[in-house]
Amino acid sequence: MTIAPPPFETPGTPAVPVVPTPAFAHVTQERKLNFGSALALTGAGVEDSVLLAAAKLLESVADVKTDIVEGTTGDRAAIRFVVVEGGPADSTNEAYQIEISELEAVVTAHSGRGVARAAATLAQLLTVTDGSAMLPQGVIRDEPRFSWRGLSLDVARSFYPVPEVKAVIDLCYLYKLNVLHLHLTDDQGWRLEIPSRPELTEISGATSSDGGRAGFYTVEDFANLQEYAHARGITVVPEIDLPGHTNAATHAIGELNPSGEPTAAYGGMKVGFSMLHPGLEATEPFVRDVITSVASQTQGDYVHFGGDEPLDMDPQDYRDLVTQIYEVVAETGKNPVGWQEAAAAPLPAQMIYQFWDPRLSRDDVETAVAAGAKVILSPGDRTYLDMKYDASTSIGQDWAALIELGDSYEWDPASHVKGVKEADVVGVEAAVWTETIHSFEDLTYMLLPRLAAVAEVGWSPQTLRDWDSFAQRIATQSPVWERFGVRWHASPAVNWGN
Ligand code: TNX
Repeated sequence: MTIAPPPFETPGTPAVPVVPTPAFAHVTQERKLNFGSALALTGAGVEDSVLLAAAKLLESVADVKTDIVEGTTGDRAAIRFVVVEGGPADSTNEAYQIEISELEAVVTAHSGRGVARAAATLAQLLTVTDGSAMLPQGVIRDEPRFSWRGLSLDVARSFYPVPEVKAVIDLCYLYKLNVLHLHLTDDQGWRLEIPSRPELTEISGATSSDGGRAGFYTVEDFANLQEYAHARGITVVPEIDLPGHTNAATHAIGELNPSGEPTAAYGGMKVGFSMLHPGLEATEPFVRDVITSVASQTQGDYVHFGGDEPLDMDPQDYRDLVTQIYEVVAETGKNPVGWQEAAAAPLPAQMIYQFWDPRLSRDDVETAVAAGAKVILSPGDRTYLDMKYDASTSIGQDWAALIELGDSYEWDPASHVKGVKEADVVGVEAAVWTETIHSFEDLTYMLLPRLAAVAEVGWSPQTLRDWDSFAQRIATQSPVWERFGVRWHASPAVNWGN
């Protein structure tokens, strides 16, 4: 069987308190399915780790106990997760259907990813009354608008240890994001162990932005993070920022510099001064060692090579190096992703560019897209979650904009960049840069609630997106953040009900 597509012509009524809003939902709060004091879950064709992650999410969000049951549950009400073959591109297909009767809740999906998305919806629909877990009866049929919905986390300026990154993955999971892009290297630090180049993390794993934390992920840490993400239907996309933003590398390896001497450690905010040199003998083997290692450590299909802000580089050197780096990534079998500036290099048509800087010319991106390239939209003035909410926000930056919740929500990826239509857009990605964000508390304060707004931009049909509806639904999420114990920003345009 396949899951019937959401009937878009009949928008879901009434609105369900779920973020991002589902493509179709018809549920009634008047009739509930009652599970009793512990919620039974069964899985058919579902990976154990995926089912376990779903159970943990339901427990942490809805404050219920869960019980994973092998086989049938007899008369006991349960949520039955069923993965059925037959959907288009099964492993990446995120569509799901939930049917809730007075007897049971049946979730049908084509992959673990679909199960993960359904779990996020269920976690938000579950309520507990007099100690009993309840779901409203009805039907939800849902699928994403875009296949790439991400968060880019800068762990290079300020390091975030594994447990904190897992907590960020939990937030991504709850709002149906499917990509965690880790910005692993920059001028201020190098955060991923490269076994053939141990000096990178030995030396530059110990540096950071002024006031930020240092550290790095071992090969085991990185594998562990990817397993955790996989169980939640999330792909980790590592970024090694080349050929600029390389001071952590040139600080650790002197041969990467024309002088042969290491550069000084750097903890400042300026960008664009550091670079690799195409004429040096050490450059190509360095790029090859690093990219090959990162690709072999990466479970997903993508490696991001950066390419941003070559401000002090000779333009021809930049284009040559980007072309070379692209080729090394492509040789590993991974799909290369680069920031929008990389469109200046003559790269093959299947390239994916990440649009970020509203100040730059869009001409190169437009030309590349006309030739078949795709775009991830991370417009700095909408999705850069290191931007301050308003002038009084004590951390963050403001070079792109002040970004309140509505600014993150009220834009359409299909008409944001001239020459880039819906079909050219792979998806949207929020980004949080951490030059000024040095603790987990500060991080979640910048993410919440804006991360949920970007998630809805990427998931929900444009026809169903509406600020008033979002403002009401996002208010229902603040008790969840309180339960998680994370700091968040009470955007003034929302009535948080307290
Ligand atoms: C621009 S986004 C950068 C980052 C900074 C960020 C600060 C991008 C590709 N480059 O290096 O951290 O602004 O907002």
